[in-house]
Amino acid sequence: MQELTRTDPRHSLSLRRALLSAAITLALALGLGAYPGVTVTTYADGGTSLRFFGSGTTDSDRVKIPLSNGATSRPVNVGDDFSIEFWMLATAADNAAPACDEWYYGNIIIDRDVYGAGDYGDYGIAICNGRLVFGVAVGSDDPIAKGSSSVADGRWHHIAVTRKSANGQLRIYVDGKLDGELSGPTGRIDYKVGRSTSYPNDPFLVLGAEKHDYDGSLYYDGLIDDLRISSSLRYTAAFTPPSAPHTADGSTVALYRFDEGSGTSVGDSAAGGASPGSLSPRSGGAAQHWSADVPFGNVSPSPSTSPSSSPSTSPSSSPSTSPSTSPSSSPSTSPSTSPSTSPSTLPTPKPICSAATSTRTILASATPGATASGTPIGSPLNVAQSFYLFLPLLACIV
Ligand SMILES: [Ca+2]
Ligand SMILES: [Ca+2]
Repeated sequence: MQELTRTDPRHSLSLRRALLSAAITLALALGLGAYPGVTVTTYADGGTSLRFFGSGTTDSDRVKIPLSNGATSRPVNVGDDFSIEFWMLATAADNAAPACDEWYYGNIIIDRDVYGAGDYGDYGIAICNGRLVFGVAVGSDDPIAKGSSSVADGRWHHIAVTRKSANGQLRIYVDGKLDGELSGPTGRIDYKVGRSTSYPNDPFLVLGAEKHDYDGSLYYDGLIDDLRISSSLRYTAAFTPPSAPHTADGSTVALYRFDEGSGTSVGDSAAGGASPGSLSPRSGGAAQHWSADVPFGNVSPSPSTSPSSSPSTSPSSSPSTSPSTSPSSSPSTSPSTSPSTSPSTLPTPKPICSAATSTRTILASATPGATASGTPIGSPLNVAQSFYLFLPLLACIV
């Protein structure tokens, strides 16, 4: 018996070619930014991350999140016990701030400063000498906890900082390991809603920049993803870093997925979504700030293909203004740097069709030398590997 009606093979071939061409065009048109010096990672449904460029002037190249609605404080305005977590990917070459004793002289990732002493207090997170620093200031008392491991190495890292109000304890966890700690000022440090100020950015939480474009401050140049802010001490000891986006639970006061992928809105995925923010793009528009490079997705972690450089220890010139008096005690702990946890709990691929699943399996097994390093949640794939992620989808369609 002859086969029943089938599509002319030439038709089918040309259809496949057309679909392939369309897929490539679409991928290029989306223009989701890759991080310079780091190979592109493309996941089927891993969302997007947010890219800052460290250009930080004229109130641009940053996310601004209002701390209040009029006279009402927003949930994001934490000030007693709190935890802040996110994933970051950056290189030392792009974040060259030298070792510092004040967080506002680092490459600033999160700034909740108030100009001057600032009533209750303020805080910030930055990179100095390739390490994470976390500072809290009350009056002229502005110490920082200093991390010990490199976070600016071209790999994704899970960062968590905790602050305990009762004793002022500040802690930094990198990939789930205690990386630095210090006793800081005690008591509330939230933004005092309704205070008068001549600095319009005071009542904002700012990501990726020094909110006032302060002379001598530097700016974060890299990716950030899935920022969760909690009104609790979420960690008191080493933990297995999450292998999937943070969940929103009872103590989550703000959660930024950065999955918008375009435009300037930055939504809050915490219950109620009461603390959204907005992206202030640098020159060139918003599209360049959204990246397909994300720390987790539908593939297993691949090994060290990232062209990272070790952090420089002799970076650029130091800030021009002299800082206020500050106790510069060093962190009391220097935890081990040996990775321990195996990222074996990564989510399994969501089968779109059998071809897609099997291709991803091939990809994962084709990446040689996967180690048990707990450092990267997901490491970059190269462009060719990324491209092949399209093929199974086409196979489904065709
Ligand atoms: Ca201040
Ligand atoms: Ca995301």
